[in-house]
Parts: sequence; structure tokens; C-alpha cells
Amino acid sequence: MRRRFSLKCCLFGIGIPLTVWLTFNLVSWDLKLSANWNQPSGLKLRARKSLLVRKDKTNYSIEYRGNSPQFGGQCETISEVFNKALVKRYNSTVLNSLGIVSSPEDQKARDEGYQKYAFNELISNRIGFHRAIPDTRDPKCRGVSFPTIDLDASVIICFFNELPSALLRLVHSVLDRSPKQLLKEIILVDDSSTHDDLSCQIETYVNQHLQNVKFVRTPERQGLIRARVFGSHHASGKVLVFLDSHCEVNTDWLEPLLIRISQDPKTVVVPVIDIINHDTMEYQSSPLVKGGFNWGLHFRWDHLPANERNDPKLGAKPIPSPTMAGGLFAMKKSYFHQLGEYDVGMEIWGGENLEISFRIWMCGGRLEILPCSRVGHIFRKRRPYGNPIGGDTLMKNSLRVANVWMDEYKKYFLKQRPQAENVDYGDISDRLSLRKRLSCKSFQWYLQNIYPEQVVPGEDVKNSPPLPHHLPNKKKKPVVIKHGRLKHVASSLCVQSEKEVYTKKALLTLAVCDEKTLAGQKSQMWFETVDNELILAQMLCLDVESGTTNKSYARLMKCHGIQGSQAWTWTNKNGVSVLYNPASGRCLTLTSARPGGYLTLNLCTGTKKQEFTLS
Ligand code: LR7
Ligand code: MN
Repeated sequence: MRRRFSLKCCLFGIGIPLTVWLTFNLVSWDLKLSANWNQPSGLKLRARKSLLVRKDKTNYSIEYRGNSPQFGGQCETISEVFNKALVKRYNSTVLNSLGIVSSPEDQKARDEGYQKYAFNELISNRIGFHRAIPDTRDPKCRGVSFPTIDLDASVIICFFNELPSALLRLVHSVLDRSPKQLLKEIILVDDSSTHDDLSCQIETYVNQHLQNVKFVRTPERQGLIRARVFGSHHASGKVLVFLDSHCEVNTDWLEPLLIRISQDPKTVVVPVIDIINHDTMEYQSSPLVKGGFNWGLHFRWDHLPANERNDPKLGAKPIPSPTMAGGLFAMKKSYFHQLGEYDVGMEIWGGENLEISFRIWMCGGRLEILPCSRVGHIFRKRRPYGNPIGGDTLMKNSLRVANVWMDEYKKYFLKQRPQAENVDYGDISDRLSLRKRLSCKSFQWYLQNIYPEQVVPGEDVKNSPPLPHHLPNKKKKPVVIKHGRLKHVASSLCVQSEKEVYTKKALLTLAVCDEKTLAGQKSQMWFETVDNELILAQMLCLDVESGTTNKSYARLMKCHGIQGSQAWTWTNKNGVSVLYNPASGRCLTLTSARPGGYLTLNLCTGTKKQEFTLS
């Protein structure tokens, strides 16, 4: 099978003339700079060590075993033509255009990508393994000179069925944005991915092209908690830095983490987690918030209390945080081991973030968010992978957290999740004795001293309750930049609703333009907003039927104000002005160019059926 996701192809394929790009003041492309997924080279993989994880009640050990028979030992190779001086920064307009679906192959790759990874594979592949991202730090963090740091870091990245372009973009961002003397190594832990071919491609790429990157594989799926412990046992740096496999690290991300740990070896530090949009791959800054949790034991973000929010040093100063999100943090390796690593009785996903947070604070450590260290993470709408052991692993893991760490407060969890009563959470005696051995404080102490904002059910509200963060944007009043008739160029017909302008879900059709009557003034009048919405008669928004079938219909829906399926950008395709919908990667198309013809979403080919104007 031959794969080719080259930008060159993409640009020539969609035929956007450079002049247009330049007119719009976009990035000028160097066509050599692209992700080239080369043909198989017949390369033989070198024999690989495989590792055996053995688990019993008191002992958790890892052994090496001979070659893994799991893979045939051959896969196609991936590589990228890369010139450091030409690394590009992709703004949102460019990213949107990278998402254009022009062929059935594009459509297939996009659909399969969403299925397998829950983000836009097409755009990730077209960006390739390198890109510049905006420096989202507070100006106070920039341009400072760092003291000498007497620590080095092992960056541990566990992955299960990750998209190679996303994982390798992370790896390169770490290599490119970390000072050499501070980066001991990167350890990639493949948690027995079942996408054998991709896993083999990543291993081959790493072994062929990257120094300082170790590739290890668990002998069978461990879940992210045990996979991290497994990775930590391969680490030789003084500090462990854990990252999810779909992140990109930002400028000077590592220094603040290591400096803080060198000041206090019992402080565990977390970068600010910026947002990489799962549909567009756009890198966006996150606001400064703290980690908290609700009594269902879900992690949540809390606003900073007013005194911290108004602190003039805010933005550069560590923010103590009751909990961490879980995926991105650094701590001294010796402290990680001393503190009991992770609860290896936890399965696959969930709960370990609150467990380690409680443990850090209750057992004499400290947890802080460092605003001068920024790392982006792809926030997906769903988890794309299953769980081989069945059941709700978050529930099981949370029960372990509640029973080991929460004392009498566990009743609030059980009240929230009555189903938990019958769930077998396994043996927790090891963790209880760890808590004793480390002379950890009570959960009550933690709530009173570290998380006083938390509302305990039945108690008076002492402080203003924390508001969950990351809520969808509030609906704003639309700002209209243009209005007129949406005309299909070749037929000179106008787009209107099949029903009354206020009918939700109505499909859109072509009709003879009615420029004379009042009714025509209304029913064919479209308003384009700064948010790229197209609103008919100032009532409903042009939207896309959900689903990824080749021919979904355009329809009218209540404006939701968060762009997505209701965003339309005028894009030049083969000299034709098309209406591109970045959320679906497709373009507005006609079923037929006569009155009564319907409007659908289709591959962006730039045919006459896709040529529209607003005038
Ligand atoms: O079986 C598995 N084996 C793995 O190696 C399952 C997953 N993994 C890997 C996976 O490929 C990824 O690199 O583990 C990593 C984390 O899994 P995700 O990305 O599916 O987790 P998430 O981002 O949905 O969830 C958050 O909560 C988890 C609870 O167990 C972990 O702590 C994640 O690391 C954590 N992610 C973050 O904190 C990023 C910021 C999210 C926020 C807020
Ligand atoms: Mn993640």
C-alpha cells in the first residue's frame, strides 16, 4: 500500500494559486517542506526486545523476553523532508484549507481518522512532523535568562493506537524545543497498539532517524497507568515528565518545570495545557485555572480565587492546584518511586489523576501549575479506543481512590454513583499500607487546607462555589459583514429554503431570483457574519446534516454561535469560488442546476456546481 500525504500534492491537487495565498497575506509555502510518506523500502526491522510485565499482590516487576513474534518485522517507512529554517506557522485560514476534502481518498482518510483517533487526521498528516506554534506565555515569562539547572529529564510518552503524524509532531517538538543538556531522553511506550502497521512505522522511524529516543513496547495492553510505570522503569533521567501522545510542547516549556523541581524536590509541576482543536489542529491558548474535582470523582477546572486572579505576578507565578488533569506533569524520579508510583491495580483509563493528586498533597508534597510552561493537547470529543477487560474502568479506578484516600468522604462518591456498590475494585491493601508507611494526612485535612473551595454536601457554602471552566462559548449577537443573494453562478438561480424561512431543519433549494417582491427580499436574503455564518432572513443558519455520507444535505438550523457545522468560508478551488465548510471538509454543491435542485455537501472539486456568489 502506498501512502502519500505530501503538502505538495495537496497544494497542487487543490490548485490554489500562490497569488491568492499571497493576496490574503498567508504563509508562503515551500513546497519541499512537507510530510512525505515514502514508499516501502523493504527495510528489515532490527530484532526487538519485548517485555513481560508480571503482577502479583505485593510485587510488580518487569522482565525482558526475547523477540516479539507479534509483528512480521516489516512495514513501510515514513519520513519527512524537513528544513528547520522553513518551519511554518499555520494560521486558522491555512489550517482550514488543509482540511479540504477533494477526492474520495481524502474523504476516506478523514472519515477513518475520526473513527480511529477522534480528530482530523487529514490536517494532522498535512501539517507533518514539524510546525511553529504561537508562544502563548504571559510576556512576563519571555526573554528571562534561566539559571543553570542541575537536573535532566526523561520524557515518557505512552500511546495506544496513536496517529503517527500526531505522535511524531510531539516527539519533534520536544527535541526542537528542549535544551540538549536538560533532555536526557524520550521514552516512547507503545502500550501494545493493535494498529500493528502504524506501531511498526513509528518504531522504524524512531530507530532510523532519532537519537535519544527509546522505543519500548508492553507485551500486552496495560492501560495508561501501568504503561507509565513501565516507562518510568526505563528512565535514566533525574526527572520524569509524562505527556499524552497527542501534544505539542511550546517555547521554553521544560526549563520552568525543572527549575521549580530543583528548588523543591517534592513539588510536582504541571504546564498550562493549551488547546489543540481536534477538528482544525489549531493551537489555542488556555486561560489560567486550577484543577478540582466533583463528588462523582470527575476532574474539572475551577476558576482562580479573586486574590490570585488579581495578583500582579499572575501569569508567571506558580499556581498551587488541588488536582491535576493527569496527562502532563513532571516530578523527580526518586520522588515518584518514593511516593508509590501509581496504583498498578488501576485499569486502562481514569482515576489515577485524582489519586496521585490526593497522594501528593496528603503525603507531604505539593502540586503546582506553572504558567510559564505551556504544552498543547488535542482535546477530543470522545475516547477513540476500547478497553479489553470490559466494564467501566473509571468506575473501578475511582472506587480504589475513594476507598484508599477519601476516608468518610467516600460516602459522597457512593451517593453520586450508586451503581458503584456492586463493582469489584480488587485488592487495595498495598495502597492502604503505602498510605500508612508515608504517614499521609487525612482527606479532611486535604479538603480544609488544600481545597477549601470545595463544597461538601450538607455543609454551608463557605466560599463561592467554583464554576466549571471550558464551557462552550456564550452565544453572541451576530456581526453581519455582508448581505445579499446567494447565487449559483452558472444558472443565476438563488438559494432559498424549501419551506418558510423560520422552519428549522428545512432543506435548501434553488429558485428563480425574486428581486422585486417584498417576500423575495426576505426569503432569498442571506447575511454573512464575522464568524463565517450564513443566516437566511436573519433567522436560521446554513448548517450541515450530521453524518459523513458522501452526500449529506445542507439545511437550516438555529444558529449555535460556535462555528463548526455552521461555518462557511469562501475558498478558491480551481479558479472557482466555492463555499467550504471546514467542519466537514466539504463544499456546498447542487444536485442539479435548475429550480428545485437541492443543496448538498460534497467533495471540493471546484466544478461549476460549486460556484456561488453573495451579491
Ligand atoms: O490503554 C491505554 N494505553 C495508553 O497508553 C489507553 C491510553 N493510553 C495512552 C493514550 O494513547 C494517551 O497518550 O495514554 C494517554 C492518555 O490517554 P487519553 O489521551 O485517551 O486520555 P485523555 O486525554 O482523554 O484523559 C485525561 O485523563 C486520563 C485519565 O486516566 C489521563 O490522565 C490522561 O493523561 C488525561 N489527559 C490529560 O490530562 C490531558 C489534558 C486533558 C484535560 C483536561
Ligand atoms: Mn489525551
